[in-house]
Amino acid sequence: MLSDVTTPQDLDDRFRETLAALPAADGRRDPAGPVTDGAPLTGAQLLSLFDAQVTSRQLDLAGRWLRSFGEGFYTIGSAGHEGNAAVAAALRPTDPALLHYRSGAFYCVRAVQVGADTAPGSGADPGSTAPGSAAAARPASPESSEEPATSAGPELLEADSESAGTRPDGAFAAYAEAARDVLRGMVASSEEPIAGGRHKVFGRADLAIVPTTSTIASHLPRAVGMGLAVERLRRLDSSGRRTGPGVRASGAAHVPWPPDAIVVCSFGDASVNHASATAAFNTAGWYDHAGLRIPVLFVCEDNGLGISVRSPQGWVEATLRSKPGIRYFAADGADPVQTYEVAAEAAAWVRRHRRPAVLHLSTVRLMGHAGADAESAYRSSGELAADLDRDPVAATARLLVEAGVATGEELLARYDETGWQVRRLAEEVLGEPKLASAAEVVSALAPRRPVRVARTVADAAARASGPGAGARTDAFGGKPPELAGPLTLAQSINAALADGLLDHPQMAIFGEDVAAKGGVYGVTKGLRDRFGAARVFDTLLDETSVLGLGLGAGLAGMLPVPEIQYLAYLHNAEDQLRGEAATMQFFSRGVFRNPMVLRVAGLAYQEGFGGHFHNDNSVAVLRDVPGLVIAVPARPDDAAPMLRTCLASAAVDGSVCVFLEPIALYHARDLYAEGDGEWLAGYPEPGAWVSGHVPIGRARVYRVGSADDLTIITFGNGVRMSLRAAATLAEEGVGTRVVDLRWLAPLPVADIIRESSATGRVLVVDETRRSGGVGEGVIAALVDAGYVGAARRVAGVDSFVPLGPAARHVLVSAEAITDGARTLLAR
Ligand SMILES: Cc1ncc(C[n+]2csc(CCOP(=O)(O)OP(=O)(O)O)c2C)c(N)n1
Repeated sequence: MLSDVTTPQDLDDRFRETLAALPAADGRRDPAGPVTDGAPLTGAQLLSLFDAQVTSRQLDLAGRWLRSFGEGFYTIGSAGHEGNAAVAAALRPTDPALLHYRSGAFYCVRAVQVGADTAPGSGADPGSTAPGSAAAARPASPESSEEPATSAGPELLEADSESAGTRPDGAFAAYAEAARDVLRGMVASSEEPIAGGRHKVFGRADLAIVPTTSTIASHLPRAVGMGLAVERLRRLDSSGRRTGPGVRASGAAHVPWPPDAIVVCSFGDASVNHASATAAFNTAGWYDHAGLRIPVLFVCEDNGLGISVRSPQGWVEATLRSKPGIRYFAADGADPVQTYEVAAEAAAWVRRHRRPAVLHLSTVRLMGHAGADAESAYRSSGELAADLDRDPVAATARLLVEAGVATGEELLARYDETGWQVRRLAEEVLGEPKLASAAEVVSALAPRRPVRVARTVADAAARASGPGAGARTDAFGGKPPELAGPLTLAQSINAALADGLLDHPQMAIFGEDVAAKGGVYGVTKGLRDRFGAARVFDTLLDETSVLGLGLGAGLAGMLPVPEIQYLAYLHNAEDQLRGEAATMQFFSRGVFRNPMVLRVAGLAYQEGFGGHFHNDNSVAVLRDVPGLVIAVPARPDDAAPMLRTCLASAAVDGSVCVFLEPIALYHARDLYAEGDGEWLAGYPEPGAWVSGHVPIGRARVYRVGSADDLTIITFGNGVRMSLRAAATLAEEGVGTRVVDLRWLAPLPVADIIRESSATGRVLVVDETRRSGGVGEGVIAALVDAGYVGAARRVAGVDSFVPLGPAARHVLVSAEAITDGARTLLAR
């Protein structure tokens, strides 16, 4: 009997009681006909949805069972949310989906849709549709014609009407594969199909289900980005080439989804309040307002609670209804027919108009938030009982029985058979291997194939100097950058970006002010005019969304190069980089990737334009993101090859690269004295790109004087200051080698050790903060390698950077470097 916590036992008992008590219908209805008069689902289709719901329910019960003896590691379930089965049925299995952790029944339906489509003789080829197959059950797409959206039937495996009671074992067979996937996730089996035991997620490439993280709402900005990318890639011409100005006529991006796909993402009601969700709604609405198309269906599965916190009555509807540019649909998740009908209408609307909509699905939450949740602390037993009365699986059963498609007894037999089969599968997957070593765990994290990256750069060089030479010269207005004389860092990056756009047809540059203005420092100047607004475009002012667009575009096969205007403003959006971008290959064994080269203007020393926010010198939060590449080009002659490497690595290995550009060096021209032009450099012609290739994780060494007395290890602005300090020291007879790390992740450890050992005296010059700064990593690398010489650090003060000349009190200076070197040499 129900107490004040809904246990698996309560749920199971109540379900049995409900089904046993259902009065038999007057007669049996033909399962091939509408389940109720005028319903868009047949009895057989609803029966199949019931099977999906029951499979999902039994998986939840199995999750608790596995946990009870320590073999299961995940108990957040979908119980009460099984109405989402009807949402899946209303979509196409090729519509990319990012699912809420309670969308288990959705997952089951999709697995069966795809399984049916790909099974031999199933009619996967629309021209050879087999009778009785899922494809045969599928009516003409409502979106491809002007017929009413709701006339569609679901793309479902129809349950065999004969099997309603007589062959309950057949009911589960179609869902077994989906159940095995989910169970493997629960027991952290390394054979789980997407994350391989790294997390319990819903995801599978062949189901177009992209895994999401446990960070609520963080997948929504990506969904919007995917919507934008789907629309952009639709503009590919019939031969697979993207149309538009500045586009090379070959090598189009791989497009993983059909051109008329829509993106679906589901999430909970408490999640609508999250900054990531509001960013995504706003961005979808903003683009819609601006006339751009974002075909995304947001699905809010509203159970009224976020763990223990109630969504205020009416709030979710009020907030979802009021999102500008997003059309609102609502359905009762306990009514599968209505849910299907409304979801089909919403999906058809999004597909036809290529505009965003939200489906507000009311649900209940059964068995608490997760296994360990004692609901009695915050919910009354009356409330819990009311939720049980709205059990969606029982509701579907009631409909089936009332319609005369099955009896309660028959449905209970299906439920029990599914339960047995799920337990059997659970026992099977228990014995599967787990991830067995650190190497195995990280194998999917961030593949690096430096030889292939180098070859990609070489290929680009060959194209730029061979068949692409004419187009390249044209793109540079008749004067390629190698003929433009010495360039600044900013000019060099600009030229390398243009070369990137020429060589990677799927590359797009976007961010705040990058297009019309050409960037606040002119780094992207002229690129939109040369390559068109489809490839170089301004975004709205929201860093979370800038990154979300990159995440979606990368997943869709593009090569996104987003820009964050200032490092300080990356920090309010960095979960999109840390939690989303960097984890995608890890949680999908590399099946999904979001290649990206994120340009960030940052670091300090901007004379005359001050304050912390334009001089932020904190990169600690990036340095510990596993697999992330962090490049800091100090000199113009490094910037171009490093950018080429990042683009190639993103294209080849799906790398997520942060290209951190020192603002204060953008327009620097001189090194030692005004007018010496020593900080300028010529742009190498394509023929020199191979010899000048800079691999990830290789430093650059400048030898000053004998270079035998001291090693300075530095990066960014520190390179320029250290070279000046080294010149001063050289006058005193001290020979220095200045090591420019160039890559903050992965650190060039081999170069650090070799160059440090050569002198036995290391001065680490770190313009980031003393605590958590890059210098800590360098010193730790030396310690780990057994370096036994002397070492010292000059680093930024643990402070925010103040306005005006006061900044000098907290930043590293050439004088401080010289002093630090002298102290070290005096030891
Ligand atoms: C950004 C973030 N903050 C906190 C959490 C911890 N957390 C996990 S689920 C959850 C509640 C989510 O509620 P809702 O969105 O309504 O989904 P439901 O679980 O009710 O389906 C919270 C706070 C999280 N996962 N992510």
